[in-house]
Amino acid sequence: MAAPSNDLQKKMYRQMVEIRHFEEKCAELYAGAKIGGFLHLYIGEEAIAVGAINALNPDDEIVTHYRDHGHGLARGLDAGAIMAELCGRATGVCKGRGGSMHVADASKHMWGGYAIVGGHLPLAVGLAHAAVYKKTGRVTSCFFGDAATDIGEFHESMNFAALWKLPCIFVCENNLYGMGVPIAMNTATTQIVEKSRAYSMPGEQVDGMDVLAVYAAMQRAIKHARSGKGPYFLECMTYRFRGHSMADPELYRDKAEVELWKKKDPINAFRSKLEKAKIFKKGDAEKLDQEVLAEIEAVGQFAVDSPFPDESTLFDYIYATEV
Ligand SMILES: Cc1ncc(C[n+]2csc(CCOP(=O)(O)OP(=O)(O)O)c2C)c(N)n1
Ligand SMILES: [Mg+2]
Repeated sequence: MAAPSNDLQKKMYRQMVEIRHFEEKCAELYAGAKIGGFLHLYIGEEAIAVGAINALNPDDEIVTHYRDHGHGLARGLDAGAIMAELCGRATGVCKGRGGSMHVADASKHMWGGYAIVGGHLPLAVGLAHAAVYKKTGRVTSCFFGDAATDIGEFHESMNFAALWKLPCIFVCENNLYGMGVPIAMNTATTQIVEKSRAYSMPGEQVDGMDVLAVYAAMQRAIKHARSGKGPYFLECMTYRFRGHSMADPELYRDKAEVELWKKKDPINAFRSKLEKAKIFKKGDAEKLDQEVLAEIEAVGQFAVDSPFPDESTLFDYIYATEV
């Protein structure tokens, strides 16, 4: 399978830095009461969305959970429009109706952002079925957390996808916790990839802190799914550096554990690789970091300067008018 070109590696590094700064800006805007509702940050997990989505074609389908800003950015949705969505503004990707947990843009085959744990998995199976029915050749990539694999919809979706040999890639982001509950306390099978065996589905456990490892595993998954062999499962091992949501005081995990995982920061690790491979020259990473930081400042400003939806539009977009 082809290794990513130097340009693609640079693009992926930039996206990871973009997601990191975007999320840090989110935390700031949330603290300043510019973002309301729930806010779940993806900091620490960037390598998964970036590695996986860059292996897909732009018209392959994506469905994800509420920790969804990184997937939207990796798919190429406008950062300003995502931030405006989080701030509930009319310029948001969903015109301010969805907020943080519902980042969606059907024109980019990014179907969202869903708040109900496991609730989006049947939608992914439906999209994969539609691709077979309409012979589009597209694969669907579905992202979800480790705790979602204990939910009934997970098992129903895995079963149907395998039974019908659907081109669906199940990407589990195993960050070892479901809210404040460590994985061993809520699931009987802590090696989550083992759950794919029950459905005779090929699956791999991947280092989710290594963007190139995720990219390579996703290439294998895509090749399998697109060739008509059916679904594929990836368990990406990762860790969220922040709390479950902004409302989480994080009393359930050891500070030393968090620090240990921060040493495996996926951005630092990739940067070292790029420098070693001479894809980055001295100073390149710092320059890029400053550029992205300035961009994200502008993104934040755009969002807070944008208008709220007009009251007259309150009942708009409730029913779909076109397919
Ligand atoms: C059906 C359902 N039950 C409970 C919740 C509350 N809830 C929100 S996130 C979450 C934990 C999910 O953990 P995981 O799937 O591992 O994803 P992570 O947040 O770790 O990325 C729970 C229980 C919910 N949103 N939906
Ligand atoms: Mg989890």
